[in-house]
Amino acid sequence: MTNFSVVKGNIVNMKVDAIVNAANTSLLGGDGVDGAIHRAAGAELLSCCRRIGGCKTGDAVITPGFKLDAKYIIHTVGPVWNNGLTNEAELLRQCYIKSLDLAVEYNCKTVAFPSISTGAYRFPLAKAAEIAINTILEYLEQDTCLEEVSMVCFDFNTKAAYDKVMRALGRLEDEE
Ligand code: AR6
Repeated sequence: MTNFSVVKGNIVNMKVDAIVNAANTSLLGGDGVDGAIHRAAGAELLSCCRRIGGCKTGDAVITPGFKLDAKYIIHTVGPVWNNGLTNEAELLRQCYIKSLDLAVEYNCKTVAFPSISTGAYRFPLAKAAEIAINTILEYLEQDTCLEEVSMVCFDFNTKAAYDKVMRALGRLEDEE
């Protein structure tokens, strides 16, 4: 059985086999978690992403972690929120599935996710948290090499939204 947890922190410091990046279709870096990962991994990451040449929304690609503690970086492209009119919920679900597929393909035991699409891409946080957690938990019902998957929340509001979903699922003791 794979353990799943919600933690507060900075994903670049995670000592895991793979961290996931909330990238854009160019894969050439940006702000938010993407910028933090590129800064921490070093310039080789940008060259590597340039060679890959891009990634579609809802899809994922994998690179080495370069200077990070993580062995791999899985870059996924979340949907830009468009009032729910352009299949954003399903595309967000696909981001988590495709990222986990790659983690399994590369034999990762430990994986850390950021809250995809809830920053610059403005996906409503409560809805995104529900999709992220339900998709991950459903995926982990399969027997895979994954031992520990974590959702790394950078700020208090994000952590509170994910905790709320975990509490509703009976996976978090009430401590407030
Ligand atoms: N560790 C964990 N989470 C973080 C970190 C970090 N170091 N830094 C920010 N977050 P965003 P998106 C959180 O905007 O909405 C970029 O420019 C942040 O607080 O990074 O998918 C890309 O290049 C928020 O909760 O990603 C794309 O153009 C979450 O990560 C675009 O932004 C996601 O916020 C992608 O937008």
